[in-house]
Amino acid sequence: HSADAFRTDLMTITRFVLNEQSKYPESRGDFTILLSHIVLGCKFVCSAVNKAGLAKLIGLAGETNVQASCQGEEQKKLDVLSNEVFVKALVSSGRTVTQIFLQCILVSEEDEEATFVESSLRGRYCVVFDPLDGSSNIDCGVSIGTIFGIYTVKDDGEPALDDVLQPGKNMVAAGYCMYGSSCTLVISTGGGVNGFTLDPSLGEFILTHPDIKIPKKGKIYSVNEGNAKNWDGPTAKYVEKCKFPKDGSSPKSLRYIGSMVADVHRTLLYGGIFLYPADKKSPNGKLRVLYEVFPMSFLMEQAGGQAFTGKQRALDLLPTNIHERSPIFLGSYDDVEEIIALYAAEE
Ligand code: AHM
Ligand code: MG
Repeated sequence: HSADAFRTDLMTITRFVLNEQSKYPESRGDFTILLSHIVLGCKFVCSAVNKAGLAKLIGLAGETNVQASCQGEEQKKLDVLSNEVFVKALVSSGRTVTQIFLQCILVSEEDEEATFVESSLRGRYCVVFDPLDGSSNIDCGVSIGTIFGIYTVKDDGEPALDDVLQPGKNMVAAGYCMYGSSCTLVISTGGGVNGFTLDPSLGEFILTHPDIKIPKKGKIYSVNEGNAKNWDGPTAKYVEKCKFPKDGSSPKSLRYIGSMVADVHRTLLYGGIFLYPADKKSPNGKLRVLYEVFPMSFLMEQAGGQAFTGKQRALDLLPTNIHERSPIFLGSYDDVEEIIALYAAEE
């Protein structure tokens, strides 16, 4: 197997994107440069996340002062750090106009504003992202991730929030990077979905999951069942059906990590459905439209699945606020179809 151990025809993400770009002769390479800055951000966060775990181990071995530096404090730093890394990487790429990022711990959600890049560094792209989603999972080593979506500006005028308050179907690309047992970057530029795994020895993302297609129907459902008492009728009925199917089929398995990137990644590869529904306490669910719901819905559709809000196709939603939330049901085509039918029956 020596030939396998040293494959020399590696398809790196850079090569892959350049190949894609060559299909569009009018392209100026801006997107490739923008993406390479996102990739750099992902590598940086990956390394920081790994080091955070290591710092903790050193702490357990009795290093002084670790309590302050490795608990709460360190975790906070990781959130802020990830944010800073992406903002700086994107601004310096000189290809973006507006960026929205989640400053989860600096200010209240209502006060979070979009960053407008100074005019000399402006480009044509707008990036919406969650630099470190699921960060409550850092302390126990559960997978976390970065989620991003990319729009182009609407026109040549001054950039405005309107440039990012566009339906998800207008995105030109979307993806996520999962910091798990390996570092995996999954991306779509509108022509299918491809997955790349970071080879730490090369520092390069290598194409490992070409043209990902989600199974048409799955055997797994993924939801926070602790909220069941506040669910609406269709969600409750759907989950009941998963557990006690009446058509003779086997019950579905429940898998819920509580880290969106990891739950969606599993759904994409194994099939099934991921739900973050509305409930009586949170009528719009929990997840954010621009940088959680849209990118994941974009990837699902590109992989042959569906994404539904309980009212409409998720990618048709027109956000009016940059931090807006929406219920979301996404995954295998047939499974989401069942949820759509239950909501239609409700009307
Ligand atoms: P965060 O952006 O504050 O990290 O919250 C988002 C996370 C998602 O990763 C995950 O799907 C969801 O919250 C889990 O929420 P819950 O704990 O309510 O099930
Ligand atoms: Mg988040």
